[in-house]
Amino acid sequence: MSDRQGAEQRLRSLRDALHHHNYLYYVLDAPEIPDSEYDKLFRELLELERAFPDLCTPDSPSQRVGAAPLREFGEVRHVVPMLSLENAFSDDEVRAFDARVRERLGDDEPVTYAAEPKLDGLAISLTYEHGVLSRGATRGDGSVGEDVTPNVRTIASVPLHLQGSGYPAALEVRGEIYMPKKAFEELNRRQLERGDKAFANPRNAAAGSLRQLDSRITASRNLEFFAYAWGEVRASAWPDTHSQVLARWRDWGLRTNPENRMVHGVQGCLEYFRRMSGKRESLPYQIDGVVYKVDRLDWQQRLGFVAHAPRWALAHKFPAEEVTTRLKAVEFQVGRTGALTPVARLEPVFVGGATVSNATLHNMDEVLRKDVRVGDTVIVRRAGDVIPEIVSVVLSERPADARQVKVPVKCPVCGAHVERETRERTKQGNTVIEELAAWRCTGRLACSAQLAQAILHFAGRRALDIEGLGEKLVAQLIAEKLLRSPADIYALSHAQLAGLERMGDKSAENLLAAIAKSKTTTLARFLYAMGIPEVGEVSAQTLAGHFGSLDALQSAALQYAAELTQARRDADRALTKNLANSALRQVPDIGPEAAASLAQFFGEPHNQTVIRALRAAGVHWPEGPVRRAAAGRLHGKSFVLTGALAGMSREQARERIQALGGKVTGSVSRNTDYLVVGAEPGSKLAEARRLGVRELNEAQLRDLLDS
Ligand code: I6G
Repeated sequence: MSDRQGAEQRLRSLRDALHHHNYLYYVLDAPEIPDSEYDKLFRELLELERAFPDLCTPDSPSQRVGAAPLREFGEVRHVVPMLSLENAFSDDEVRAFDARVRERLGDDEPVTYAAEPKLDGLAISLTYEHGVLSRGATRGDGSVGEDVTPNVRTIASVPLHLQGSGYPAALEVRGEIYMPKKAFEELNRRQLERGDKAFANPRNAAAGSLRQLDSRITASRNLEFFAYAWGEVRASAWPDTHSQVLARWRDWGLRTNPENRMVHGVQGCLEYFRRMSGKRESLPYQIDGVVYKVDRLDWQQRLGFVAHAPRWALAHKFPAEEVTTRLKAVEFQVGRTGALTPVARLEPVFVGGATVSNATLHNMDEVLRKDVRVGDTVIVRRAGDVIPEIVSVVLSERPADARQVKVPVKCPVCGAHVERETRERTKQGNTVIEELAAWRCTGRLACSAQLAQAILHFAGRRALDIEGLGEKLVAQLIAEKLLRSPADIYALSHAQLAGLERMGDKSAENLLAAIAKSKTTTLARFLYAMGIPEVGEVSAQTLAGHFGSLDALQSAALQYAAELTQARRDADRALTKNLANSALRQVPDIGPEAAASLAQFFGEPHNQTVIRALRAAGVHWPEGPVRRAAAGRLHGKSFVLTGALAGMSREQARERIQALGGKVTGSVSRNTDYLVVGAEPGSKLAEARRLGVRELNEAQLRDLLDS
């Protein structure tokens, strides 16, 4: 026998032995050899594979050490969507679930459920083709996940091939990747030693470790896997119950949780829950509840699904842990869309498996409702991976000098004005301005908190369409301080771009060509590119068509801003002047929210500066005369609506009239051309008759709109 033949034979036997010992260790939890013996076999395998690299097979245990880094993860579309589970937080909710199951099945007998601990990790999909692991993908949004195959290959409890016989030609196994408590503590110790940030909890650590482009890092993180469900299966035969499937899987080398049980009826579920609650601390991994699944698969099929969850399964969550601590300060964070969120800075406290020093307060309404003041003792809650929140204040411990929380007048990031969001509503026939809970920074284009999103939107295909200016590059350019606003895109040089990571000469040239091309655009695209909240592509087109030039739109927006300020000054917030008559609101499809957003955007000097810089850099578009008259058959006609219409809502009627250039106002006057009369008209009808205004019934309105 040649050396090579000998090596081939020995490698086969080493691979088989290592797979077998892996199976004994991870799946059966019954190792037969000490770790040192396993390591010796593993080292021999590595040495032989180094001597004969072409004899290394994709399912060799050596492949678990990780492969060369990827540039990015590929996308994987899940043939069977990866759903989530309905949650229950109390015994009553579990009883209600069980009652719903029995009612749907039309069976009053207790149902047998497969019960299992719910691990606090991340869901994974593993595809086996003819028994060989061919792909690992994250859940992603449930429909599309990321291809993390090299990373899952490094996880020792993920079999690289199935063993035994009878497995399907194609099997998509789903389960949880998690980081055991010990590995988590060890990793955090190493992180801190190196001066890196510690992970908040094992779930984050597992997710961060799995989503590494360099799978060698994943390999060093001691992740583990339990299988609990399946997606696409091509099999000639399949068991009748969930627990039989899991039993079969163990024979095939797939690791399932030894705590899984079959339980009977809701009583069995609740006993299992209590048992696992008691055992929770002593388990080697973190769990945040238990899962119950109707065991019979034909019943699962009969029960089916609602929206994004199966009707036959339920996650029964442990109650969130609560502790008290002191509120040191409230700061305001500016999100990617400019929304300001109050964030509580706390005296650090250990809760729900992690040390917490920040908690969200969601919005100012919540701060006021809970009457949270700086200096207060507060109750903090944290469940699983959910962001910690302040539940309430311990009023009896409020110090005399506790300070009320105030929203900053200027954005803490860019200094632009902060404005409260409002909404117009009709109340007892009056239009009123209602203040909403959210506050927003108006410095959209100039605020660095919003910068990445603003630039990506600006460069997007439907905006200025700058091919090649993607998420990673924008992040790099911002980090290098080469981009401070969208206008800086036009100042980028070849030398600056070519000097960036993963950016060659040719890519830099292509990007510069795309940037140059983007300078010639249309007003509609430019408006859309500004990323003004409430102004989508269609509204941008309408506005461009209506005003014809940016200056005309800008002056209408500024006029509206002044009218809005005036209206807000009114003590009772009822509008003295109907804003619906403003020039900006006469544009079809531009409602009060979009109009207010345009007013805010153009009213902020920082945004004006960026627009000027963009125009100075050469961004241009054809400007034309106002096309309103040409577009609108009903231009100059004024309508009032009263009573209910049968075939369309009043809002739809208003939109259609406005789309044809007509104006819809709230009250009848001598200037009203038509009163549209629906069922049960109000006092406007009498007024119209008094003034001799022409009436239209619904059919006549339709004729007018459709003619
Ligand atoms: O058994 C399970 C445990 C955890 C699951 C599950 C899960 O999500 C975190 N999700 C689904 C959709 C199923 N079983 C069927």
